[in-house]
Amino acid sequence: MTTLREYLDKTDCKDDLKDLIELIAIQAVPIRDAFIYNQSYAGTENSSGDKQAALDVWSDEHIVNVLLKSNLVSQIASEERDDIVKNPNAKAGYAVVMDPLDGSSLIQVNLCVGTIVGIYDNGDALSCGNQMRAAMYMLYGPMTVLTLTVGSGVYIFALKDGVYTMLEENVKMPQGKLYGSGGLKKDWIPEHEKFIDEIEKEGGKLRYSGSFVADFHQILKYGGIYCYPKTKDNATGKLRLVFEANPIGFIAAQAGGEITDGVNNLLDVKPQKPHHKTPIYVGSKNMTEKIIRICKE
Ligand code: AFP
Repeated sequence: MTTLREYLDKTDCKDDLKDLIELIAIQAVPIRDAFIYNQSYAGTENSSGDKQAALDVWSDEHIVNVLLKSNLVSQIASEERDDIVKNPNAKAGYAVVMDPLDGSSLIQVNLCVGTIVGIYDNGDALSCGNQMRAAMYMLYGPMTVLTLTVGSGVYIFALKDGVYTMLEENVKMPQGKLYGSGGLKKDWIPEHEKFIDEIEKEGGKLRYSGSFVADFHQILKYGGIYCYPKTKDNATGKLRLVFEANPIGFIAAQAGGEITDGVNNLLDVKPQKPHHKTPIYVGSKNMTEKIIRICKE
């Protein structure tokens, strides 16, 4: 069985990047341990206006402290913070973008949530997604799994006794029929309504949990589409380009899928600010091509 480190040693990653990836991945252990003591809401909101769960705040503080201590990271953009955390004296200049605990409304009901992370080697957390050096997420389900790309395919690892070993190599997203959409149906715009209508007529099957990372993992394995569209009352949608769309989109692209807002490939969009929001369609190309066509019509 190949361990995470053995896999990384076969890639073109520099040693400090391998260390950084391993360091972040192993934070799944303390984060999972913290679930039981952080079940409630924190009573605060983040800059996107989301209610913060205690575990959002805990995971954010924990990962930021670990990254600052490592001295490998010069910028950290976190969904739970207004501003980018800077460490100009870091010995390596990686920029990390993250959603420390994605899907936090599901913590209290013990459904699957995760940690989403993107890494840039240019020191700029507000880079376009297509400049990402590595992207990963840890999914806290029945198993803890790590899905990782360093720009040469997607690999999935499972955590046992503090060691990640490879579960699947070079994962390819199949064409598929699963779909899940955020936003209230009464507020959907006509293009989105038509998209979902076409999918349903073609036998699409609804799967939506309220955790982007968990819903995406299913799409990665089975094929289909996750979407959070713009709506009549919200032109920007709900999800964030920097912390959510770009790392997941980079993984999707590495697995043969695509991420779009219906018009633009999101990996080409320059973030205007840390909490830049965007409509999202991410999944198999049979699905992204459909929404792109509908938006053009
Ligand atoms: P956070 O838990 O990090 O705030 O993210 C939740 C989320 O951005 C994404 O994970 C879900 O897919 C989406 O929001 C769910 O939103 P709805 O509750 O509006 O469906």
